Amino acid sequence: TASVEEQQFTDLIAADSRIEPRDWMPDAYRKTLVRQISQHAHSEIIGMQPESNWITRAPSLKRKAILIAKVQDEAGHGLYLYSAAQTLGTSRDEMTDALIAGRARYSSIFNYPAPSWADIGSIGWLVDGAAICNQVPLCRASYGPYGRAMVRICKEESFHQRQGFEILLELMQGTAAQREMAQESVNRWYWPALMMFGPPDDDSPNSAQSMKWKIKRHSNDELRQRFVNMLVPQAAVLGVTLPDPDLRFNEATQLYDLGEIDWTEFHEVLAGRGPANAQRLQRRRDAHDDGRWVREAAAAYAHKMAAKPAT
Ligand code: FAQ
Repeated sequence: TASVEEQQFTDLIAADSRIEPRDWMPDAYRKTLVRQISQHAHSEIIGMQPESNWITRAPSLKRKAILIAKVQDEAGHGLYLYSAAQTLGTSRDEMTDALIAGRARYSSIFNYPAPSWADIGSIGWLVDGAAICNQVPLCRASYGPYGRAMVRICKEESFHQRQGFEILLELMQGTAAQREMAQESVNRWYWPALMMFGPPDDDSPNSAQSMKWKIKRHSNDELRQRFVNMLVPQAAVLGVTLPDPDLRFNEATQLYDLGEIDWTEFHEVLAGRGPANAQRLQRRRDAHDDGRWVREAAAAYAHKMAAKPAT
């Protein structure tokens, strides 16, 4: 028989109500939230790298200002998410150490390089687009601090997605070389963006339990499908081709049938062997080392202020 606390937890979930930091929760629920929220936070922080690479080379002042704002938003998302994970009793230092040591996961997508300006368009359109599809349902996640953080994050992601779409639109209305650059970039980002939704449903060990706990509201394949349905009309407006020869509308299901995703590539990236894994992690370690004096100074200042008599 369930304890009173356990029954309260079950009732809150069944009522679509929210679990808050001080409420009792099963250890496994806490653990799965720390896993997902910290991975999500790490993704935002590592995800700043492919784009910050282009800040100094953005083609105009306007593009540069927009890109700086976007990358700053990602830092902010990382911070809200670390704060949400901290409410579950995990310290920021523990999470950072795990990332730096290479023990933590972050989204596979950020292990791909961004060698052309069009990649800034593709990241916004495809990567932020996939992030929105995945994260809008997370605004209703059963854990209060996570769901609330997601509301603000999704608003900012939708601006990010539009700015990416608009970069590609401008390139597609430009010269033949610009159109080619946009298409080449979409070709490289399309499949990795589909992999952001995670492994197929029959190979997703965490989904069933996370859905019972109403952390996840839809399966990985369901959200991937929703994303493709959203992309097809947008690709037509842009005039780009999605690089899947098997993509076609299925009259019977009213959904798009997709070609085969290369899951070997996905598992290689997760195992640390993607095109930019080593570089991303090294950059993050260097940034952490470079920032040591700031952390030390902040701690010394806080210590000094605490020792000062109140005036
Ligand atoms: N990459 O059983 P499942 C952004 C792992 S958006 C790496 O299906 P789950 C915005 C998974 O962790 C990107 N690992 O797992 C932005 C698990 O490993 P574990 C971040 C992946 O949790 C845009 C194992 O595979 N978004 O940052 C991936 O039920 C532009 C088995 O998988 C989020 O994190 C992957 N793609 O479902 C920023 C969203 N997929 O932990 C900057 C929140 C799966 O057992 C620039 N997270 N794995 O060792 C989620 O919705 C879920 O965690 C899923 C995975 C859907 C990602």
